[in-house]
Amino acid sequence: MKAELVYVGIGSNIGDSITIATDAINRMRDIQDCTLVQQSSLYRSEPVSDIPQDDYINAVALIETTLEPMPMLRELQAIEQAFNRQRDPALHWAPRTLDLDIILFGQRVMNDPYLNVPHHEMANRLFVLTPMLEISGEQLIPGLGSLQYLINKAPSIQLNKIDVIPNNPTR
Ligand code: A4P
Ligand code: MG
Repeated sequence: MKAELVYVGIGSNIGDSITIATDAINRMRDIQDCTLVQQSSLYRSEPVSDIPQDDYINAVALIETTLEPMPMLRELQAIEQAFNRQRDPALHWAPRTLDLDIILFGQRVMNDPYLNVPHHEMANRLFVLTPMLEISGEQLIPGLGSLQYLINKAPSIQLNKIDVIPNNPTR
């Protein structure tokens, strides 16, 4: 299979979220058949949810992989589990130690409930769109339009790039 570029959204708002997000990105380097190409800055964002909760730390990573989408999703879910991610199906957009969402998988459009790409909420989320623009620059999102167009029309939220020295060992 040819290599494809995958954008992964990272979110955390339980625990030491800066460390969790940084460690999660480093674990992505170790997924079989994956290369971490780019990682955005970390951003602090106000929660988008009806459930009151703490601010999130968000980021986006760009990975090149020869994995198919479902094996890639399973690898990301294994990283979520390593950070003790809890799920309560009764709660929508509840706080979490770590959430890893596939935002784009190459140019694919998939509407499977287990994996839909482009991610169904990406157009509404500046905490995804802004870090993507930081690492990729302007690009066309399959079926949705240009990244800058999406940013211009997304609901505004509090979103601030945070200054941390990333724990980013070169290997
Ligand atoms: N699934 C389908 N498509 C995908 C995809 N593209 N990537 C399925 C990852 N998973 C995908 O996910 C539920 C199911 O979605 C999985 O079984 C998978 O097969 P989940 O991680 O168990 O639950 P979730 O993350 O709570 O669900 P949901 O509705 O996808 O939530 P989101 O969209 O992840 O939103 N506010 C701020 N500021 N920052 C945030 O990061 N995150 C959320 C969660 C809400 N508000 C936020 C943030
Ligand atoms: Mg998720």
